[in-house]
Amino acid sequence: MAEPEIDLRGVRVLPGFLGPEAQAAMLADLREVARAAPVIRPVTRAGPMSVRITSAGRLGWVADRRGYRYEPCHPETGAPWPPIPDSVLGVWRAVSGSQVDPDSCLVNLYRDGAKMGLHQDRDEGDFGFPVVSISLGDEALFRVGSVEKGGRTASIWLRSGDVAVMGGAARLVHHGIDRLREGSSTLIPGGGRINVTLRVVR
Ligand code: MD3
Ligand code: FE
Repeated sequence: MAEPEIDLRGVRVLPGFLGPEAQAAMLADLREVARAAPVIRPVTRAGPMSVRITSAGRLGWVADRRGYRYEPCHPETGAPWPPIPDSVLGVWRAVSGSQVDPDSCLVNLYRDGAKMGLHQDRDEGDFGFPVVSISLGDEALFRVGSVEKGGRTASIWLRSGDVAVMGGAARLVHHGIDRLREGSSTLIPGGGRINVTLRVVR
């Protein structure tokens, strides 16, 4: 039986949306993405990010000393981003409620204590579309705040196979990853966590 949906300050969490076989198949597809578009550790004005990233789709999210933006090509290879794997697109089509497919699939890799501070996703051109997130590998403590800075937050452990949908008022809430529970999943050889986020950028 499917696990019940959770509403975390407007974020819809679908625990165990992907079973072990679907997780393994998606991981294999993401390895192909990383082969075509090597993973990067962005260095922003705030310093090096602890999370490593790559992308698939028409546009990839890029961070450097100049800022944050979407680009059609990999910043180091100059090649177009690889297509979004069907395994990933299938999740978007099942949960987003959007007739439009995503332009961008950001792949975040967490290991060795990587985390992500509270932030908003505001580099897209239309906040009317939801963001869909898929968690793979080690469990991560996900924190959700408000649209405004400050105020109360709520947290939940995201596990491998969990899917989250951020739409409507939740699209612009502050959110972040405080820490990982290292060794909590055996999905990824060598450990760590992968988060895939799907966005319509326009
Ligand atoms: C809430 N990623 O890439 S996923 C990001 O686990 C990002 O790697 C985190 O935040 C991660 O920008 C969190 C859950 C998530 C993703 C996008 C959101 C929550 C969101 C956009 C709006 C509101
Ligand atoms: Fe985000």
